[in-house]
Amino acid sequence: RLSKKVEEILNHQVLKEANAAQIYLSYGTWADEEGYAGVANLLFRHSQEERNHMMKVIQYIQSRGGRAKISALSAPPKDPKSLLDCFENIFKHEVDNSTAIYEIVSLTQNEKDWATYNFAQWFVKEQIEEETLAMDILDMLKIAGGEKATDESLLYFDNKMGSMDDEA
Ligand code: OFO
Repeated sequence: RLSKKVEEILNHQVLKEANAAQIYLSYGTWADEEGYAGVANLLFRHSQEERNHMMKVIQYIQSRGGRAKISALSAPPKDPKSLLDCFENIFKHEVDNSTAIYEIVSLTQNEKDWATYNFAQWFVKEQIEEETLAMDILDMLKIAGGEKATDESLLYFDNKMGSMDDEA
């Protein structure tokens, strides 16, 4: 059974994943409005992935005798200034999420809650993939010319994003 402390930190993570889904949703609508259909598609898919992460934590809490908390969400961030700004913010967000996951790992280690420690390892691996994906996308954007990218190279980039293999 989960200790109160572990239940609390996991519920904090439920909210983080739900807020992450909102960020990706909001950025997706921005990208779509800007005409980047491929990027929008990637961001919408990713929003769904964050929702799946949220469900994973909810189901785990419930299965360990705890009660998952469904809380109010934060307002999403304001629109990014450019694609580069968008993916830089996403990268920062994912690094911040990795820190939250490491806190779960470290608490479960202190509490000797090896079941939750083991559960959290899936997220440790997932965060490596998510950070790598964001870095790869940033690299591609920089190669395309960053803030000075031409419409043509952004069109190419957008196309690639639409068919990017980002599933984890
Ligand atoms: Fe973007 O990752 Fe969830 O956990």
